[in-house]
Parts: sequence; structure tokens; C-alpha cells
Amino acid sequence: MNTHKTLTQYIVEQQRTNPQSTGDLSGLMNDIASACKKISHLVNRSGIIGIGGVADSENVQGEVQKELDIITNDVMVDHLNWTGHLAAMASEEIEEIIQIPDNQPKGKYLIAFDPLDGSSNIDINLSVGTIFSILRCPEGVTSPTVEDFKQKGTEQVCAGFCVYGPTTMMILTTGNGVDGFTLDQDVGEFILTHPKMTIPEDTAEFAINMSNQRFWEPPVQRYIDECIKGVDGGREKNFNMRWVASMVAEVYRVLTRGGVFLYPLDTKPTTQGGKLRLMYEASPMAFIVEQAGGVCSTGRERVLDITPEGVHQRVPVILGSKNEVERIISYHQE
Ligand code: P6P
Repeated sequence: MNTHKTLTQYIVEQQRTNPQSTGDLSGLMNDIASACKKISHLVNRSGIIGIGGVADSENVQGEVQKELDIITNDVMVDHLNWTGHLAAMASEEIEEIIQIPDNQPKGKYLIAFDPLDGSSNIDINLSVGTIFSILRCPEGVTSPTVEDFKQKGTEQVCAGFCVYGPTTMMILTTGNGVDGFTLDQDVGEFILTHPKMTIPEDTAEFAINMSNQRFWEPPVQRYIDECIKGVDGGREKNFNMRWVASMVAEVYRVLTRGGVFLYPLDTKPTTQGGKLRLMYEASPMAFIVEQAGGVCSTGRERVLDITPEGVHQRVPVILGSKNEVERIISYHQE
């Protein structure tokens, strides 16, 4: 009988490949999976139990919060702060570092997460997701501060995201490639359905919010103009376009069939150097994309090489199929 491997079995087998492993990362990955199952359930039932609306508050980004932004943040914190695997947490929804309660054991990892990315899609029933990044807490640090989170993306030990769409999927990397799991709602298990996901090096599909075109820098203006003109504008093919306004959905599509996703630097005052946040959006997605054979850049530098200036720092993001992203980088270098 063709029985798929469960996430639980996958995590145990990954742990066995690392003799020094203490099981802390395995435990943390399982706890994150439990939180994501709970979030999937709440997202799916939000209209029925009346939590799909707008909260009367703003997050640190000055964005109006959805009720589910706050609820899912609490789900992540409540599922993780007692486990003994974490020294502290950082969330898109909370300005300060989230400390582990004094009555709970602390562990050796730090986590940064966006509990519900793309939540503006909730009321129009489009895919949303949870993005997370796991770092080591510096040796000897028992009360982490923002400074302890300011680690390059190359320091991540694990990155992943869940996309709550027609199916709930978890995409994971620990540095040995990218694996995709589908939640079997009947038994509550994530099942390995997409092993070793890889991004095709070429693509004819780009994703960008065209309404910002007048704010882009010339290299991005040039690239998108060439994509729109296709063979009439000097490219060797015609292009298709997508824009879901949900990074998890866009990145999952890129992992599945290739593509290039851009949220570039623009001169809009509101984007402060970029729309997407480095530590819990760009950096984990960059780790995943690179592990799948893709490229993730600001246009001027590799996202994983950036040392964060703050937990909520924003950066431009250009990611996806290697040959297209490298073309865009070359335009920035001209
Ligand atoms: P815009 C969602 O708010 C998000 O952070 C990403 O998931 C998404 O790619 C982007 O912002 C959408 O931005 O300007 O199109 O609403």
C-alpha cells in the first residue's frame, strides 16, 4: 500500500542524520506544525465563528489588524512559549521581542514569524499563510534582546511556511533541500506529498503589483516593460502575469512551476525601502527559494547576506527562477 511519510516521521529521520542533535529542533518543528494546524482550522471556520473581521488596532507597521492577525499571533505564542525549545520570539504583530514566561524553561532557538501573511485576503477568501524562521540563540544569552535576533539569513537553521488555501500545505527546509507536506484534515497529519521541490531555472511568468509601476527604479521598469512586450520588445518569449497579494501563495506557485516574484524598492513613502519584512518574510523565503535552486535578491545584494538593522526592517525582494532573477540583477548593475 502506498503510504506517504508523515511530517513526524520526516522530522525523526532528519534528526537521525545529525548525530549531535538533541531533539530540540525536532520538537520545535512539531510544535510549529501543531500551531499551523490550529491556524488552518481557525482560518477555515473564521466566517462561521465570526472572527474574519477587522480589529480596532494597528500593528507595528501601522497596518490595520484583522481579528485573525491577533488570534493567530496568540496561537503561535501559546503553542511555543511553554515548549522549552525557545529563548524568545519575534512576531510581525508585536513591536517588542516576546520573552518566554519566567515559569517556563528556555531553549536554544529564536523564532521570527508572520502568523498570518496576506491577511487582507481573508475577507475575499484567497490564500493566506504563516511564515517562520528559526535561528540559534547566541551562546550564554538567557534574556535575548533585539540585538540577538540581528543575524544574517545564512544563520537560519530552519525556515518554512504554511499556505492555507484549497489545501493546507507546509513547506520546509533545514538546509537539505525543500519538502512540501499536505495536511490530511481527516487524521490531522501533514503528509509528504512534494519531496525535493525545485524551481525551474527559466520561466515566462512574473508577479508584481503593477499599480506601483510609477514608483519603481529604472532596472525594474525596464525588466517589466520587456516582459509585457515579450517577443515584440526583444525577449525571446511572451510572458504571463500573476498577482495574489499573498506572498505565501506566490512563493508556493514559484516552487511548483517557476516564476519571478518582485516587491521591489519603490519611492512610495509608505514602503520605507520595501514592503516586505526581512526577518519573517524575505529571509525565510530566501532560504527556501535558494534551497530549491532559485535566487533571492534585493536587486543589489543577496537577501540571505543582509544583517538586519531591526526585527521589523523592510527590504526589496526579487525571487524565483534563477535565470530571470539574475537578468534583473544584471540590469541593476548596468
Ligand atoms: P500589496 C501581504 O500584506 C504582503 O505582505 C505579502 O504577502 C504580499 O506579497 C504583499 O504584502 C502584497 O502587497 O501592496 O499588493 O497589497
